[in-house]
Amino acid sequence: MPSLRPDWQSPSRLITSESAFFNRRRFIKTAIGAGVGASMVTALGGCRRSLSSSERRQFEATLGEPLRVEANPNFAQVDRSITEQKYASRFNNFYEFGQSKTIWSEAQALPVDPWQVEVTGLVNNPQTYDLDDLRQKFPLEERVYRFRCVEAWAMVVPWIGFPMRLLLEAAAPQPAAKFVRFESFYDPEITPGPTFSLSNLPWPYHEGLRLEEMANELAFFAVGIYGRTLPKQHGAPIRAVLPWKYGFKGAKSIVKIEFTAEQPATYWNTLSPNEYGFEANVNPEIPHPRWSQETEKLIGSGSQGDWERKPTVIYNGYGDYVAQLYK
Ligand SMILES: Nc1nc2c(c(=O)[nH]1)N[C@H]1C(S)=C(S)[C@@H](COP(=O)(O)O)O[C@H]1N2
Ligand SMILES: [Mo]
Repeated sequence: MPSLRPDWQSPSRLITSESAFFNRRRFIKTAIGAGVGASMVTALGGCRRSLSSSERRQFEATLGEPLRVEANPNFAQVDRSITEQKYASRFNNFYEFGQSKTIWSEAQALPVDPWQVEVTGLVNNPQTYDLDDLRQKFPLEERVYRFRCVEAWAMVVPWIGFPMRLLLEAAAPQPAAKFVRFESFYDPEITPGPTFSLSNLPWPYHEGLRLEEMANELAFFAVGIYGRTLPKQHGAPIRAVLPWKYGFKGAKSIVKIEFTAEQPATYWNTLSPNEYGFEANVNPEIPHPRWSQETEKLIGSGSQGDWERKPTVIYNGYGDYVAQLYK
C-alpha cells in the first residue's frame, strides 16, 4: 500500500503562509468569485490578515489527539492532492457558532466530553452510544474523499471513521423506516448562531438521507481527520460525510440519529427550499439560483494563495458508486 503520509502532523507545516491565506484583498475576491451571497454566507466577517503567535498556538491546540488507523485501499487517494490542514481546518462552516469561515476559534466552546449519540425511531435496536462505544463497535479506517461545498469551493480531506452502513445494520431498521435524520448539538447558551438577522433559525441543525443513500458504500461517519481525532471546527466528535453531495448534507457534532417513515425536514431546505434541496447531489448542470456550479475553487491550491478553479464533476466524481441510486 503506498504511503499516504504527507507531513500533516509537522507543526511547521501548519504555520506557514497565513499571510497569503488571510490576505484581505485576495480573500474578498475569492469570496465574490465563488458567488457568495446573502443568507447562507457572509464570509468576510471573520477574515484577518495573519495569525498572531498566540493564535497559532491556539489553532494547533484545536487539532485533536493522534488517531492512526489503516487506510482503506479503495479510498487511499483521489485525482487531486490532499488539502493542507492549515487550510481545511481554518476555513469551515459551523453556523451554530457564527457565520464566519474562520469559525475554528469560536467552535472551541463546543463541549465534547462526555458525548452520547442516541439511535432511535423506527428501529429494533434503539441504543445510546458513548463515543468510546462507537469507536470500539465500529472498526475505524481512513478514507481520502473529495469534499464540495454548495458555495463552490472544494477540498480533499483524509477522514477517519466508519461506514454508515455498519451503524444502520446494528440499528436494525423496521420495514416502515425509509429515511434517516441526523441532529446536531445545540444549546443556545453555547451556540449563539449567526448574527445575520434571520428570525427563527430552525435549530438544532438537522439533515437527512434516504436509507438507500445511508447504506451506500461511500456514506461515512467521521470521528477523525488528518491522523487525529476530529477538531471541534470540523464537527467533533462525530459528523456525517457524504462526498457525492454538497457539504451541508454532512451534519456536524451529531447527537441523534433517528429512523423515520417520512422524509425529514432539513435545516437549509427549510430556510431556502429553492436553493438547498433535500437530495443536494453535486451537479455542475444545476446552478444555485445565485451562482453557477460549473466550476469550483480548490481551497489552498495554487501559488500565492490564489485558489485554482476546476470543473465541477457530476456526483463529485463518485458516479460509479451512487448514480444507480438516482435512476
Ligand atoms: N451542525 C452543522 N453541520 C454542518 C454545518 C453547520 O453549520 N452546522 N455546515 C455544513 C456545511 S455548509 C459544510 S460545507 C460543511 C463544512 O464542513 P467542514 O467545516 O468540516 O469542512 O459542514 C456542514 N455541516
Ligand atoms: Mo457548505
